[in-house]
Amino acid sequence: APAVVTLGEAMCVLQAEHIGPVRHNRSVRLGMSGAETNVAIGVRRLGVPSAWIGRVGEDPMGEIIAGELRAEGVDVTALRTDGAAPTGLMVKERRTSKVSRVFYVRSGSAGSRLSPDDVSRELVEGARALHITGITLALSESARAAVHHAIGIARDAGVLVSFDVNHRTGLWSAEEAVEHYRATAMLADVVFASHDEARMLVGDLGAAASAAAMGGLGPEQVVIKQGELGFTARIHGREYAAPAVAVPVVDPVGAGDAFVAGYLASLVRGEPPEAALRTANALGAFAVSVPGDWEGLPSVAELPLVGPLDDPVLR
Ligand code: KDG
Repeated sequence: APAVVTLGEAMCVLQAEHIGPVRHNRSVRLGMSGAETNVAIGVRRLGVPSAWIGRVGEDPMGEIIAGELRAEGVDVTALRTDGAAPTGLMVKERRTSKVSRVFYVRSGSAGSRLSPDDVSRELVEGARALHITGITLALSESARAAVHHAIGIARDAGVLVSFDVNHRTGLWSAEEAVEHYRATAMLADVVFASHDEARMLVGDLGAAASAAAMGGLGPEQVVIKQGELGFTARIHGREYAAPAVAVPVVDPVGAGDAFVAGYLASLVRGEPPEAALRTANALGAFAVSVPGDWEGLPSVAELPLVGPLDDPVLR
């Protein structure tokens, strides 16, 4: 059975081929992305079976999403095709090599129509970890209800609940979001947040103090993702921190999801926090090294490819 189960919205992505403003870069590549599908693909590439629950439209964009997930070996038995709304779309601009921006065409999308009925009890109960994000909480009342339904099933079955805050300013305001984030964090075992997201939840504290304060809400494992600065974590009462693996950045989008995938894959394999955080850091480095949110994610055998290499030409 899939060890990591996640739910949310995936979208088609129009990604400009070159770096620079999209309006001067009209030749685009059609791909797919979504925070939760990024995680499902990331753990699967590391050899951990995963499943994604979500809705796509009855259109070629939905076919692309389903096709990519199948090709990656992600379980899509709970993927639903919704004939009443189109698949959402995201236009991705690599404004500079280090700064990417996304523009959404997603309101009213099929993905946002996710509802509690879509949540497969069998998949969630059979998992080691359920992963959810704040993005799904923002999509609609029914999507938010789906998240809480899944959390309820997971908690009753003793399945670990992982929550990545993933605040999206394009979807809702911080004022509206914060109570939902706090309520969800209280139900989670593992919480991932950027330092800014942690500030929304627990106020203006340093990274280590934020992790500790977030732990005070309930989760035994809190990881503050700090981009190029690396991470600060508080896991079962111990503090961990390390800088990110230094690599040239070509596209930062997806780094956070990659980090989560590395952590969860390691965690469900029963590895200790040090190993989970090391794998998480490596996956973040892979994600930023390659254009696209998830395309550059590694297999276990490829993990040593980031980090200091004596001879960068592999023979
Ligand atoms: O974390 C990367 C995601 O933000 C991206 O893939 C798009 O899921 C997405 C979203 O809703 O922003």
